[in-house]
Amino acid sequence: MRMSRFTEAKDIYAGLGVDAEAALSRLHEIPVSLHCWQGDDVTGFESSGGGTSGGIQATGGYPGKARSPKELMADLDQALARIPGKMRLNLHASYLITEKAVDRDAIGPEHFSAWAAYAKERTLGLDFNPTFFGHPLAADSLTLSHPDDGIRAFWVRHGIASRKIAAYFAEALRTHCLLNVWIPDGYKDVPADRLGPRLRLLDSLDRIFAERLPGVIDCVESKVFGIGLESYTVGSSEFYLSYAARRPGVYNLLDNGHYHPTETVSDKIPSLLAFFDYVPLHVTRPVRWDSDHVVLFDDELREIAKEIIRSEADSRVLIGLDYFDASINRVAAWIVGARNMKKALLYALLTPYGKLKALQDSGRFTELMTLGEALKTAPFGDVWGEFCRRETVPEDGGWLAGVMEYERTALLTR
Ligand code: RNT
Ligand code: ZN
Repeated sequence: MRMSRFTEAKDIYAGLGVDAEAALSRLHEIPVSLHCWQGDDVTGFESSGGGTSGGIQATGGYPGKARSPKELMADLDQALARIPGKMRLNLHASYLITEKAVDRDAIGPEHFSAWAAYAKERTLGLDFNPTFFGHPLAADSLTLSHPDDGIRAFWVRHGIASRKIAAYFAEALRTHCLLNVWIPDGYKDVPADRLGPRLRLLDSLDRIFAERLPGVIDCVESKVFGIGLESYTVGSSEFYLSYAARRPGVYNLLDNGHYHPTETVSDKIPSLLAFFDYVPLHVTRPVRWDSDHVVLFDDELREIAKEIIRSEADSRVLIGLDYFDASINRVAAWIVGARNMKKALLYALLTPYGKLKALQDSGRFTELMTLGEALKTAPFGDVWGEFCRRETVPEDGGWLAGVMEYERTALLTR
């Protein structure tokens, strides 16, 4: 009888010095946090509008976006059924579930208990983000650095309330909760004062993070610029990296859409691992700018995965996805991006790092290049197919029909 493609692939990888079985079991354990906001173009459930502002934008008018918690949860179920391995769910504060209007500084665990129940039933960990955009008090794209003390205090209260929700999630689900602070603050044109806003942001962060909360891993996310905020970003990379370095328990999140185009987050991961216990990630695909396209199985994604795997940082790099494409089926967008993240991790796991590292350290660069190139055409797809089978999700080419059926019967009726 003909050997199965996986058995054959396993032998080929063994010949290259890789244990494919070990790769599959290690991959099974690495969670990826799925961002709820791909399902509804970052709109959220607040009665008073919500939506994007502050320099971020979902573009496209594909029909079927989720309009309620029920729809978003149903869509997430469709996606999760087609993504192999462990998953987490990443929520924004604007996705609270409540009958009456609750302002951002008054949110509490009670507004997220339905999400905790949803996650518990599906064995998902939860991550959380205060929402510093899509609100009348963020209309000028200034929040934690606002010159008006009253407005700034409102956003500080929102940050504190959000951390309490994160602590609630951590306790309810018995796993950490990553709490990420991203603010849009910046100016369209050359500012007259660059230091003042940063000192105000520093003070706001100190107030938000004053209390250590069990189970909460706090992080801050920088960026280069937002649309309409091109000249100055208060929360720059230098600012937040310095902040995290000085403040124990607060980490620096890397979003690979948030750097100059010739910089790579893959190279930043090991640099930060040298100093920090945790390196949270927002994995996205920036096309010429922070466009948040769906994550593809491309060179930089593979490099990011390689740095995680060869640094043995599976539980220190906290992987989350962050993109929002409104021009294609949103459930498929989740599935494609999440599967690609897992695929890239598997690709990295099927690499004989010990061997490659020994070649580098002994200066045998010709052999290093040759083996590296041979690995590129090894039968990776057969091992990926086996992973999908073992995790009881459809293989590539086998899941889209179901999503299109769901589009026809559910999404297009919205
Ligand atoms: C914006 C940041 C931020 C958001 C989400 C919705 O540029 O990447 O992480 O995308 O919080
Ligand atoms: Zn991000």
